[in-house]
Amino acid sequence: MDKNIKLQLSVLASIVILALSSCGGGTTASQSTPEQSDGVVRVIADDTQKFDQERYTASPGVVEIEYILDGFQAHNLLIEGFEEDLVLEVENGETATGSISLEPGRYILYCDIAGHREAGMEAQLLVE
Ligand SMILES: [Cu+2]
Repeated sequence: MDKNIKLQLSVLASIVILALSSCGGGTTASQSTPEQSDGVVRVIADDTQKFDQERYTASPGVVEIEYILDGFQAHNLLIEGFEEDLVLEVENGETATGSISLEPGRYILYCDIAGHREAGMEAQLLVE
């Protein structure tokens, strides 16, 4: 992978981390970012067959997921045990969105294309 793409990825990842961490405090509601008030979970995938984070968080209820492909390889996103309810598919830099109703708990996000989950396309989704 060339350096520019890597740099872009790490910049993107840090933006997401910042966005998430800035609203992780809980009590400072007035500081919440648009992403958090939307309740949107943003998952970024790339051509290295990894998600941008190992853990995502969401609030219980209808959880909106935005699946962003920063690359070209086809990927999908499913939630273990809820494969019938949500499948997001992307390729060639697409973004797919979908929503699912989730109760508090810990869920597993993964890509079910052969070999991808094993390569690292698996992450936790903490709903609390
Ligand atoms: Cu994949």
